[in-house]
Amino acid sequence: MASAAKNLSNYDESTIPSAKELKFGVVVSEWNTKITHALYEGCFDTLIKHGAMEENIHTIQVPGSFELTAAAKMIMSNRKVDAVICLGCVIKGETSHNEYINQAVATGLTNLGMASGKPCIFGVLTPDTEEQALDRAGGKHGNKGVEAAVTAIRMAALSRTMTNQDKRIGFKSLRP
Ligand code: DLZ
Repeated sequence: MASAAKNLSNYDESTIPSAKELKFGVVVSEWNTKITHALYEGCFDTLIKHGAMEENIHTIQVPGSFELTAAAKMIMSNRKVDAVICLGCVIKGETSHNEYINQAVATGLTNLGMASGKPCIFGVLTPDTEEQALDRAGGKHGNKGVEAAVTAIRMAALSRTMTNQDKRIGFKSLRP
């Protein structure tokens, strides 16, 4: 398994576009707050590290992960954001509730992204145990909030670049 041996949040900071001009919505689920707030810290710090202005990060909290999609749509409708990042943690229980929530959020955010043309980032942990979640919320496998923020910056910058006439977008030069 890919996550068995490495910190998945390692990335080359020099390849990330500046977030200085970008605006973000961040939606955070209250279920499993210990985890989701750690995801949020990683996400927020990463946006700031790459130049985002604090006043351009609009954060809202929702009761559970199932509510992430609706809140993401609310932010898009009411704030001029370049991307929305949704953070949650759905831990597998005795029943299959987790599958319904995860599927609904994944599909909801995909559809919202398609309909709005704005990146909607899926920062929802789907672990079997709390330990697996902690490992991915600042533990040995990194912090998915960091990864969500990096993805949002890259996708938001890509979206803005689309308005230009660049012929190659997102590629590193293959020439020395
Ligand atoms: C109901 C529920 C359950 C059992 N587990 C979680 C969870 O592990 N993580 C999470 O984010 N939310 C959970 N929820 C709440 C639902 O996401 C949702 O808030 C309620 O079903 C109300 O729509």
